[in-house]
Amino acid sequence: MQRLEFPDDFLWGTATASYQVEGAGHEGGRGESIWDTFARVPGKVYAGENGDLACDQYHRYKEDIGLMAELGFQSYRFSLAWPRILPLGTGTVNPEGLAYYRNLCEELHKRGIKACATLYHWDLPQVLQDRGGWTERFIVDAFTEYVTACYEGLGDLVDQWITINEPFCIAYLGHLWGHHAPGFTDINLAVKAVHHVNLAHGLAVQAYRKTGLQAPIGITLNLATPRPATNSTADKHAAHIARAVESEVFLYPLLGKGYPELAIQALGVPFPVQPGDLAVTAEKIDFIGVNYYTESAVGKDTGALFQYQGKPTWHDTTDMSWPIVPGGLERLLTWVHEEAPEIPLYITENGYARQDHIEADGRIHDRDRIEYLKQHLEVCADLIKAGVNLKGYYAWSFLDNFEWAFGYTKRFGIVYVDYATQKRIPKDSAYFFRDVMAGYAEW
Ligand code: IFM
Repeated sequence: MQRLEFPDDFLWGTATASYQVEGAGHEGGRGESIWDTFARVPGKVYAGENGDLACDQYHRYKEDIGLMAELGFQSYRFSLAWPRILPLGTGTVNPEGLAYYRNLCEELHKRGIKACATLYHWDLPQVLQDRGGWTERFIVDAFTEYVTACYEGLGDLVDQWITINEPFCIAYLGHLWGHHAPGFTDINLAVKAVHHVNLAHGLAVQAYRKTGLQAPIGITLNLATPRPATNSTADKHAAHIARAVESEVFLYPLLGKGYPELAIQALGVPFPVQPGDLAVTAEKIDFIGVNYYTESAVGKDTGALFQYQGKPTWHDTTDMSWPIVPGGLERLLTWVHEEAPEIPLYITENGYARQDHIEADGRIHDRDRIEYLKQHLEVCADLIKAGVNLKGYYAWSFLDNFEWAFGYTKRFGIVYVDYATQKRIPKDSAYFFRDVMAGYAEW
């Protein structure tokens, strides 16, 4: 039997994001977001599904928070919907939108749970997209205005702030591969988006420091450190390019290291950096959030866009077809710790999609998800022992929810959602977390 030890102040949380769980798409004065638009484009989201209703957390947050409390979670990572707070992207604050998040935070506190608010988890107001969105520099000022409204309206209630979720997905999935809103496939736009997201993050931290608020503020990155498929020099170089393009362009500007030359060469397009920008992107943060699900193997491929290509591996995969590689988490966090030993780290997402269904006894016995979680938590405990400054872990996700282009087909929740009735049923993995958090992390 193995007993895992986590420090007493290790923070246990669970996460969701506004468009994926809130619903109330046309209520409470919410404006349209790029995901409302994208979901209406035929073929972009599985079966034309959308987040109009999602998990209806807008109306059911008390029930959801009650369940989190019963399970023993200490923090809830949710995101603020920009179009709910500023329906026109800038200008007048929507009091109903703000009130919803104030109520949510107050309910969390009533149940002894901390409020961790992500300022941007992909639901950009459509009116701002109409002006070019993340590809135009005006967006960084619009973002600063929005985050300032959030600090003013919610600063007394939020315990941990995250500026932006997964810049990689915003820039590349949204602007290079077109799988996410706004659905562009243009390297020039993607490179602009990379820099504007980095700059918006830095400006958001600067604006935060001016408020005098004391809760920690950081960013969430889905960093990837692909391993070379073979030990050939060519594949090792391919893995370096992959890390530079996929991760270093987001991590290095935060650490004051600018954009890596390898990435600039591979992308083939200059970043639209103006004098002073790289000082802003390097504004001091209190933590780095890392989202980890998988690791890939890559090899040299002269026919590929950036000269590297993912290679098949032997690992079991999740329902997302993502290989299960707990060792990749160890490699990734070790690298981030080496790059930024002084900055505390959080796992802000980690989780497993599977075809859950309600079994004959009315429960969901998700043994394979529990196995995945155990393997990744073992890595976390080992890393802490080895001196990595890992301060907490958020399970993705609290609820099954709208998994972007996959619609509702991929279930990541530790709590099952019966979408026909909106009934919540904790899966076995929810009870697994309850035991882990209660200090009985043994298996
Ligand atoms: O559901 C997403 C989340 O919105 C961002 N990180 C990855 C998750 C699983 O794909």
